[in-house]
Amino acid sequence: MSPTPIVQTYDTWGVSGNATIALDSKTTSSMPVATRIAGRPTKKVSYHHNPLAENHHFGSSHPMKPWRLTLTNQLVLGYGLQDYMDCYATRAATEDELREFHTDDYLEFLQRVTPENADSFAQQMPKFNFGDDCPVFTGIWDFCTLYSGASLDAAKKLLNGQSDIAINWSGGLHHAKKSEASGFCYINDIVLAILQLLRHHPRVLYIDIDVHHGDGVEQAFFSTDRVMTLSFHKYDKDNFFPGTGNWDDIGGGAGKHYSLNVPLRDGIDDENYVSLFKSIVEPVIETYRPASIVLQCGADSLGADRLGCFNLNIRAHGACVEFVKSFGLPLLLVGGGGYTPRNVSRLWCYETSIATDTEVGTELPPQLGDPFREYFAPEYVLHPKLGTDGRYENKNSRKYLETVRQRIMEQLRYLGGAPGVQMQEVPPDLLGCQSELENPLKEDMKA
Ligand code: V1D
Ligand code: CA
Repeated sequence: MSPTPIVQTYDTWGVSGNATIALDSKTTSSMPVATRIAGRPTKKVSYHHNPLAENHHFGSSHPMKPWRLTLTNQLVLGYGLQDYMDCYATRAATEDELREFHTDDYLEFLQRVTPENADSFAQQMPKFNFGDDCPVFTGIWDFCTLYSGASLDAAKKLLNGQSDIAINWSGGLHHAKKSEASGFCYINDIVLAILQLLRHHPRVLYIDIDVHHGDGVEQAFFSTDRVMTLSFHKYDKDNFFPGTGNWDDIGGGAGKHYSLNVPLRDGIDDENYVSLFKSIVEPVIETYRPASIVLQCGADSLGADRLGCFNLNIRAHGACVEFVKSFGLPLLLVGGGGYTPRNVSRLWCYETSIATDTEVGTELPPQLGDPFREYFAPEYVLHPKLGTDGRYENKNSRKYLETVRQRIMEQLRYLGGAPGVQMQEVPPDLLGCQSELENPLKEDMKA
């Protein structure tokens, strides 16, 4: 099933009534605020979005607020970024598509449980790790299938060459396991998307810049060399979720040395984070030579996040996206965590502008009308100071960061160095998709 292209009317995007984007006499919907940066080879970008995913509630005291996606989309439209991308209204993933990774009994539970019948499922709740972090809420199945459908559509656009960069800000739910919800994540759309990419791509690199360790994706591909996972996160085994992802967590079996982790302490700042990121990502890409990259852009690594503990500003987070993009490989951008909705939306709008090679001013666009505008008071800018005041003391000394970097370089040395990572053999049956992989792989090898 191919994604449905949408005509870019604001109504199609669920903006109506009082929430219509305000157009004053000087602006029209066809006058974009974003402008293309001259002299850059522009990429084909697709934006995969479904407003229906945004209307779900985890519960009033739960930090995950799907309406942060509404705010993101309002900024994207307000700046006119839709004029620089192919926009698709995504469809729900089918149960068969979810079965590529998740088990039947878990999917059956997820599909059937509702707040009204939750009592009759009480015995199964602990088994599937439902509780305070992962509550049952109305429309949970629709929510999960919508964000997963968007990541699957996005991966398919990269595979068929219609997109160079595909974006799904509703995805990136990196903690979900095969038979278990975890850390606000129920279905692992990232694993599903990577499995699609592996049908044609011999090697896929997964990079995660959420403040939490990307444990679900790592676990899914722990014992294969066809996916390298690289996660930058706060690590404190006992006091910070999920408590995994130390530097010695490196993968196992055929996947030994193909899981990389960058454990960080509180308060890392822009300069240290971006330079560490670049100094690791560049050799990783040069050594591993992936055919495509999936980048999880969790926004809780920003300063001032409700659950995060870093001091990053939006430009620094965006610089990581820009750097990954500069390698020119097919790139899937997904969302993830992010618990201060106004900053999540600022970040993902800014990163949409990076993907589309456009410039957006820091002043919010006049097209951004009420009630959305008020969320950005009192500064009404895209780039407020988030991390520069150092809300968290920087506990990452230069020496510590250099040690972490060295440990990653040691892992890379086991891979033999560029351009040595050649897949001469058909890889082991990966989650039962051997036959589908084999022919495209042989073609890849010949090429
Ligand atoms: F503060 C809360 C209020 C209500 C419900 C949950 C929380 C909460 C905050 N932090 N839960 C957490 C983390 N859980 C624990 C558990 C308590 N147990 C003993 C462990 O500390 C979970 C944080 C999840 C982060 C998810 C994510 O940001 O990485 C994400 N990425 O993509 C989607 C979500
Ligand atoms: Ca997170």
